[in-house]
Amino acid sequence: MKLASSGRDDWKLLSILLMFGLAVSLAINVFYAFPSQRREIVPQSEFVFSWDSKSQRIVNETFVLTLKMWLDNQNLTVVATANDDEYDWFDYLGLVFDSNQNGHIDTGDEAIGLWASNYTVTSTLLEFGLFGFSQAVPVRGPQDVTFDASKGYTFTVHFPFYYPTRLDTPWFDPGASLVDGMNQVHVCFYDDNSSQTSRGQAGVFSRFSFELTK
Ligand SMILES: [Ca+2]
Ligand SMILES: [Ca+2]
Ligand SMILES: [Ca+2]
Repeated sequence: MKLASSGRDDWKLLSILLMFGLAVSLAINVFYAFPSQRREIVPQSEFVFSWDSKSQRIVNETFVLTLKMWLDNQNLTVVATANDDEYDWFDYLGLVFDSNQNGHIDTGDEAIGLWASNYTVTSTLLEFGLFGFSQAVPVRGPQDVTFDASKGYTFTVHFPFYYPTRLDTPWFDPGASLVDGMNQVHVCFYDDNSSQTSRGQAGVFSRFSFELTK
């Protein structure tokens, strides 16, 4: 009996030691897998861009595009508004970050084209600032778009975004390419059902920088 009892005690002690070791190992792994990355986008206020009635034909008055962005570790959220006056499936918001990290926006960077229909497809930044879209089958994108006839569009976009059949590597992951210091962004909006007048452009774009601080 004594031998059996001692064996149980040894087993208990071994179990406790094993569990303690496992807990320490888990804590170390979690610490290294998810290091604290408190990075902030500066300024934190909205980025606001406007085009008067003569330079665009998206709306009859001034067209205003706003962007808000924030980071949670590498998870980037972008909320954009555009005061377009009529919904169209193919109206789009385009975003380009410096994904090839060469310090500026160029045609080698990943173009993120986001249709008002919540769909997306592979796209390209064209030299005149707007996007070209591939003929591939569109997929549900990372954006949730609402349209209000009095205010226009709100695009809420969460990154990273994974292509539905390729869940191992993110398709759009602009948060991963951001660097401490200054980062460039290209933003465009295209009004696919803009009124057909000779006034201004149906698509507009702008480039700006923001600072990322630790
Ligand atoms: Ca319009
Ligand atoms: Ca429109
Ligand atoms: Ca680049």
